[in-house]
Amino acid sequence: MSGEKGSTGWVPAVEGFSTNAIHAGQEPEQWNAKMIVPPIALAVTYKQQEPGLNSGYVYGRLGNPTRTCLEKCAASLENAKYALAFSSGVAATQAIINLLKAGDHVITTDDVYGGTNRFFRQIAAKFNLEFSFVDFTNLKNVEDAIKSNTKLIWVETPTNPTMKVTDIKAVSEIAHRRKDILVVVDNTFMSSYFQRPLSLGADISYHSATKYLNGHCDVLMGLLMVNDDELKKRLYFIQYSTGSLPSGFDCYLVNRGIKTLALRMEKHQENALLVAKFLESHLLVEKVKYAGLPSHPQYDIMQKQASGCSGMLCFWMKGDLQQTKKFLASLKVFMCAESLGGFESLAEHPAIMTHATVPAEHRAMLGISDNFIRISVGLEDADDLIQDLDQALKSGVSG
Ligand code: P1T
Repeated sequence: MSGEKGSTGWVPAVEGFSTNAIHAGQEPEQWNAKMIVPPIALAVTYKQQEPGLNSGYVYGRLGNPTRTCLEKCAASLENAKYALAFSSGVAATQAIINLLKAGDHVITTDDVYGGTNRFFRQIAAKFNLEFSFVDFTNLKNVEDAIKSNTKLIWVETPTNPTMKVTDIKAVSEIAHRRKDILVVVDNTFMSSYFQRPLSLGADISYHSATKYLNGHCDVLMGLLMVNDDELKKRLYFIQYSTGSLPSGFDCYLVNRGIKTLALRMEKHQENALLVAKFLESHLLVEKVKYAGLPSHPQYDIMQKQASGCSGMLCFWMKGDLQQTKKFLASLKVFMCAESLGGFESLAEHPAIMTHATVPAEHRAMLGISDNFIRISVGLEDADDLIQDLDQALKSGVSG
């Protein structure tokens, strides 16, 4: 462990991931009672000794002690200087978009999460922001899409739901040929345990902390990690000015979830690898995409930029819409539900569920078809998960 404690908190180390996850920002010395576990701070306002003379906390939107603990801890996971918490992943998306002004141009992965796609096309575009959706697996597309008004490149890797992988370092190098283009990487699918975008050249590492970072499917939250002082100042201004903030209770829960992130991610990976191999060999499955398998088209990039792979995978079954729906309805251990990254295994139909708002022709181009399924492999026993998929595939297709 090479981190060292200072009066303002923990100076994070690149190594010692779980040590940081457990200790960074949690120093008992910061509380009079020397609590080992941070309290849930509920107060929205703080007493000032005289006008302007305060404890550092003034009003809940500007700061909350439980949020501070979480933000310090989250920053340490990616060896970042700062982290900022928002009331959901989408709220963090909005905060990033609020860095821009009318007339600016954003280049984004064509296969971004449906909610991000919806936010860009149906909300941000109303404010005269321009978006180009391109396939980042060919970096020439990114280079060609850059225009004089380009201000942001939004990477999601692996993408939700078709698991396309982007070379973060290469995109960052392309973007940073210009000083005025920021690179955001949505790191939700990998979590900070397996991938650290800032160390690969990105400016902002983005998480829907609703997923792996919390890991228990009971909090909505977004977390942004940054190193640049000026960028942090601008995001902090947006954070307290727009007010999309998580409660003290939610901060407490995510701070707690992070403590077991390393353990959970290892098990997600172990289970997902077994499930992916099983599906790949199944007669009723057409194709599987798991970024931890050599059959994945960008496996080499994954090997280079990530230290492992999460529980996320997708596959196309041999069947039509009715058979695919029956497969999902027949699952007994997996649950048919949106979201991902929790301890429980989930399966969903992106075309009808998470990506329904993506225009139909765009979905067809991406391969989000009637027989396309996304699964989030949880922490149950792998044998039970495999048996469940097997019986549901058989019952789906036999019907
Ligand atoms: O749901 P929220 O916390 O607001 O996060 C949005 C978000 C951002 N980025 C990625 C990659 C995501 O997967 C999500 C949320 N995704 C789902 C709810 C889903 O089922 O795919």
